[in-house]
Amino acid sequence: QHAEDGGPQPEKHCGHGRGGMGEEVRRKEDQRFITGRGNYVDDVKKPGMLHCELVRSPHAHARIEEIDGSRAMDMDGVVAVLTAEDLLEYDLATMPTLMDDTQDVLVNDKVKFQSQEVAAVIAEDRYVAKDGAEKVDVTYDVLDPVVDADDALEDDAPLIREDIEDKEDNHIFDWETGDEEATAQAFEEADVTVEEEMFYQRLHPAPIETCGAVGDYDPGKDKLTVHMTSQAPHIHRTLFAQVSGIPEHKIRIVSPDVGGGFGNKVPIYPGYVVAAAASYVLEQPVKWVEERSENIQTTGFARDYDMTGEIAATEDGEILAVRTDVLANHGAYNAAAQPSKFPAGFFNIFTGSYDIDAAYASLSAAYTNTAPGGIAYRCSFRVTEAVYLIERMVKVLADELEVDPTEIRRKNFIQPEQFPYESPTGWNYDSGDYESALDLALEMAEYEEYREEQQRRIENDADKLLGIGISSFTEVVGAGPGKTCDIAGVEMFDSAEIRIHPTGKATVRVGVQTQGQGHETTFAQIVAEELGMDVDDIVVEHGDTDTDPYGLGTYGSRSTPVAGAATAVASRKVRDKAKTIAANELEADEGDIEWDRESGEFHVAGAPDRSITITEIAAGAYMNNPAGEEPGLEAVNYYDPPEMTYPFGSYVVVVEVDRETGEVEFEKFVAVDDCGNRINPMVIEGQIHGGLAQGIGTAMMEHVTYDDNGNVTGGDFMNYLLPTAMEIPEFETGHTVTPSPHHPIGAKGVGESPTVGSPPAIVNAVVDAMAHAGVSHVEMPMTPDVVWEALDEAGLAQ
Ligand code: MCN
Ligand code: CUN
Repeated sequence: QHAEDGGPQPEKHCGHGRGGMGEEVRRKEDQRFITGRGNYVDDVKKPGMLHCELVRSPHAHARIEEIDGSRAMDMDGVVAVLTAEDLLEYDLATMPTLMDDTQDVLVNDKVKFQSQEVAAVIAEDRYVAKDGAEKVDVTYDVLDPVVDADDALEDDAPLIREDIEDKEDNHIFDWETGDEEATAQAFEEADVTVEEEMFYQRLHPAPIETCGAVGDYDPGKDKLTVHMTSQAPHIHRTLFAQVSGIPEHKIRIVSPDVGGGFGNKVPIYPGYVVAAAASYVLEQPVKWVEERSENIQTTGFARDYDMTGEIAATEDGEILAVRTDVLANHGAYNAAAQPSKFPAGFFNIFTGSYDIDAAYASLSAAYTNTAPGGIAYRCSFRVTEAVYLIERMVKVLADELEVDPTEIRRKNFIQPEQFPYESPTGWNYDSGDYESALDLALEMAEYEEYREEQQRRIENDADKLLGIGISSFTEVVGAGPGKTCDIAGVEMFDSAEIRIHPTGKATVRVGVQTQGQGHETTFAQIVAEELGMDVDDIVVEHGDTDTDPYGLGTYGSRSTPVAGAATAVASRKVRDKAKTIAANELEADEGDIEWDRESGEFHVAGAPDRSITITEIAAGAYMNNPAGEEPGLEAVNYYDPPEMTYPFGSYVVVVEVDRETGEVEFEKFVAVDDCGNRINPMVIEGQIHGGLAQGIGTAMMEHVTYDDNGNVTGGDFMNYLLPTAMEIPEFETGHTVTPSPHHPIGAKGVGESPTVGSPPAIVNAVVDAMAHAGVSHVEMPMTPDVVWEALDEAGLAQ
């Protein structure tokens, strides 16, 4: 079923030993990372470099009456204090967000969330800058804030966005999808309906490296170079050019090594703009690197979706319709990082892995006095919320009907022969085999045995209850196609450029940007596979707009589906040219030249011993080029995917719930993933482990919280809990392989699957432990006190 060109079947091809598809090649980038030779933004040091520190508002909602920077300016080493007024001169006081809103770079009149950027102090030394920031005197007229989305939509709520003309309330947009009438009718006719309210709490991606930038304007070349923590350097350059008026070819964005992104480094932040603007004005390099609490309190958050889910079904568990109503908190600006035509991200696929006839979703979004964001943290644009909703609701339905949740899933799965499958909201799933993944996961988890054990514990009134949770999720990753997906108008294609040098070594440049996903290895593997090269003979470069082909960056697990496809197609273009050169070298007809995937060599049809390697061909291209042929051996491909890819998986989680303390222990954690053809199983395993850890953080610990005054009460690592090795169980991973039919190497993305798929499995498990006593839902994060409350209400607490 795999792609054009016969495509590789990795399970067969993982043996040719050159580091191609399916081989567990060790990550090339790790040599520098584990020997301390990584090069992150904060490692960038330039002669004469100044340091920038931002003055941030202690209030969530306040009018600025006066900013007095004189005490700071009097300090030794302070070079400048910048306010919105200074930026206004250069037309840089505001910047567009990725969702067409306008955000203050430095607050002009009114603060709209706590820790918003009010002024900047530029100094010769970072510590002086920090001290200087404390000496900037700002007079605030404090206003009433509103932090909850439902409060924000009340008639008497304080108006947050007075800067938007004619705006009279805090409402941002309404969105709907599906067929409301058909869905309502299915609900009327159904035997059974269930409903549950669930809140997907505000989370933060919290990468190890916070955000930062070094702006360096060179007046001699009239060129602005910005080293910055960017998951999408090219689109950031385009936006920088549009905002600043500096021509695009006079801007260079370099995203060096990035210490984790997880979506946090997709948006543009005021700090980037201030560092660049300050360097332009002062004609000296300026570095800005934020601290941890600044990162959590002000940069792009994730989720904050308040959802009501409903399912209509027949009494034997056939799902007839699903309906949901959502209230989204977008913070003070509509600044979600997602394709611009999708106000609710890809929430559209809330029917999940199930063949459901009718579906309807409605959503409202509100401004609040909290930091802007909404899309980040391994999410593929709101699929996380959609998957949580449907996978939780299937469990709610199973409990209502008192049947095993696996039975409901099997009964409603989209069947393998139904692909390509069009969902009731019009989305086209490429391929899937959901039942095989579930079967494998159940077998690995010893499902039946645990069910029996669970029953025994209930009968024996045991101190620790057992719960088994399942999630059979479908992801959607790999945006474009360009016609439907764009960032700020630029279509979401991606690119690869391959240059084979005279000695047969290759440099590959891609438009995506690794933040830890291992692209320097896996993209080299694609080329190794497609050209019969050794993976060690290929170097992959990215993250420099001066040298790399234009691409839309890494997020939404789009690198493999889009840039990976571009890399395969570019390799095949090189292969075609290589055939011409091979024919010349072997003195044969070009039409008779064949390429053998196994040996990686080109040979004359019917004469396998008349063969030639890509290294010999490279020499030919430069030293014995056929007459009339363009010299050299290179190719570029810009790939616009025909569709997205739909990875999937089945996770089974077994937990023990302590009736006395409410503590939850993981007894078993099985994750079966299907990302189509696999490039590097070891990298995939690493992605799954990391993503599951983040899923556990989501389900059990993480939450950005606010008090009524809009103070962030979960804004540092004392209060925003991340899982450590102590909280992470042993994971058992498995896989099935259902190639994407439209991807050149049959691969789908995988980076986000574990974080998307695991939270509902974990919540389902905790609910399952208490379901016999009537518990139908427990809100995340399921800290011991939350779980204990649920136990107590159900009469199970000890
Ligand atoms: N891969 C593979 N075979 C496949 C699919 C993927 O070998 N069939 C490999 C890829 O070649 C790549 C890695 O797995 O090296 C992830 O690929 P992909 O799913 O295409 O995702 P991206 O590379 O686009 O990464 C983005 C994704 C997202 S959106 C977030 S958020 C996230 C994640 O990756 N952020 C991460 N994983 C992360 N891992 C690290 N270490 N750091 C982050 O910031
Ligand atoms: Cu949504 S987090 Mo990832 O797409 O960079």
